[in-house]
Amino acid sequence: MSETIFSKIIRREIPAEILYQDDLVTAFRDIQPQAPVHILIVPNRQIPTADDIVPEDEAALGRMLRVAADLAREAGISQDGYRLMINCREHGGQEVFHLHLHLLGGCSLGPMLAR
Ligand code: DGP
Repeated sequence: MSETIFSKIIRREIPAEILYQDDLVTAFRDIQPQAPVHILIVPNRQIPTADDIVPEDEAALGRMLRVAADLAREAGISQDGYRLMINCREHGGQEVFHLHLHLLGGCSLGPMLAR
C-alpha cells in the first residue's frame, strides 16, 4: 500500500504538532480534534490497518500504548479518564491507511458508539 500523509509527518516533511517521537512511534495532534485532547499515536513503520499487524509489530504496538498513557498524564486527563481507539477499514470508519491510535479526552466522551 502506498504511503500516507502520516509518513510525511513522521519524516517531518510536512508540519504537524509532534508531541513525541522515538525509534518506533510518533505522536502528534489530530488536525480535526474531536475532543479537547485528541492525539494520534502511530508506528513509524506504515502498518496500513489493524488487520495488517504481524508479530514483528508487537514492540511498536506496546510502545504506542505506553506513550499514550504518558501523554494522557502530561495532558492532565489521566484521573478523569480518556478513550483509546483504533479504527479499521470501512466499517471502522478508517480514513488514513496508516495504523493510528486515537487518544481522546478532556471531557466526558459519552457512549462508545453513536447510534
Ligand atoms: P481515522 O478516521 O481513524 O482514519 O482518523 C484519521 C484522523 O487523522 C482524523 O481524525 C484526522 C486526522 N488527520 C488526517 N489528516 C491529517 C493531517 O494531515 N495531519 C494531522 N495532524 N491529522 C490528520
